[in-house]
Amino acid sequence: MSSDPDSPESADALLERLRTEPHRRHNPLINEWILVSAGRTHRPWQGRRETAPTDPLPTFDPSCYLCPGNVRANGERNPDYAETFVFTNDFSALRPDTPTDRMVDGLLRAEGEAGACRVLCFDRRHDLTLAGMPVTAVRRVVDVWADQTSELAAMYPWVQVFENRGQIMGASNPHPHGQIWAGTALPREAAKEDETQRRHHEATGRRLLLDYADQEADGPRVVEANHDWLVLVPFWAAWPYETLLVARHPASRLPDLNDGRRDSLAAILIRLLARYDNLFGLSFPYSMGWHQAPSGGADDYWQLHAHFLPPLLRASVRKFMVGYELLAETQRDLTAEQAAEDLRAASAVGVAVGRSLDGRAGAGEVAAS
Ligand code: H2U
Ligand code: ZN
Repeated sequence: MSSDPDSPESADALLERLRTEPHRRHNPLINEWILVSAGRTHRPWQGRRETAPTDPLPTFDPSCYLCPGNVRANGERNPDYAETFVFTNDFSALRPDTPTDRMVDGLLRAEGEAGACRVLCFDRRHDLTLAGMPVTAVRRVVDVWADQTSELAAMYPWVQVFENRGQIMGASNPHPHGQIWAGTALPREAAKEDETQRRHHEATGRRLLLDYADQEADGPRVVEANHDWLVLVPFWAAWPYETLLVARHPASRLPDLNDGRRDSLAAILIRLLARYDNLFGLSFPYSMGWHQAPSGGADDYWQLHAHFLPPLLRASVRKFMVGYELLAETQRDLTAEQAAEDLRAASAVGVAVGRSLDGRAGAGEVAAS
């Protein structure tokens, strides 16, 4: 595994060695390393494991706080919305009126953080998921993400659009929904990506993730591609089936995308999420989110992308970030190349029947370092 210019190794030979030998991979987007213990499990593939059949969800649930016309936890009633619906989170972690002053006492430092938290219902129907929605409906969600970004970026430097799906990821409700948080400070992950992308741009005049997408196109880690977007299991993936969705043309934020690129985004999202659901034949839990350029300054160094971070290694085996991961560095057994191959083998059309690992987490095997 050499980057030594005196003993160059072809990409194929390098990959072959990485397949079987423990090694570390560098994540240039956050400038951190992960440990890949390839060959540790010898991957006994037990094939698709069915989950217990579950009753289908109703299209409307009178007890759901996100369904149209229902009353939320704070007593407010949702409008009888037809498509998407955005409201201020009733239990917001950030509030617009918080003073942002700093407090210092020796080693103790703190600062007030102002912001906004919103909830976005992707559809009026309780039983849908993004993968099962028509492309026009997913396109509407893309438009709301972009509009919310424009609105909040006018007030706050960082806008975080995300979705938690599945109880195992902390989602509180199966109704298709995501969240948008905006804040005054650059949060940890944003600050790391800001630094690396700036440096790469200063050094090369190019965007780091556009260079990466060019290097990976047609390679072994690609899961989905169209003219505008690339989905891959990044070389440095931490979660077993983590993927990176990156715009293939310069774009810093969702509002930058024209109609064509929003349509192609909706299409590729559906295909990726169908692959996830079909991988184990269950509604695949994940956290996903967009990383867009911070507002208020130059943004030509930052490339728009989304991370999909699913916790499952098998249908009933979840990856826990514990022990070595918490105390030393992230470790994985499944190589990124194998994960990409598994995702490519899963169908990109049609969605899974089974529901999820919800309620079964911990009952199955556990994958920990
Ligand atoms: P998650 O499922 O990703 O946790 O998102 C649901 C959010 O909805 C959660 O942040 C909010 C919770 O605070 N919520 C309301 O704002 N009103 C409600 O009536 C219940 C939940
Ligand atoms: Zn509902």
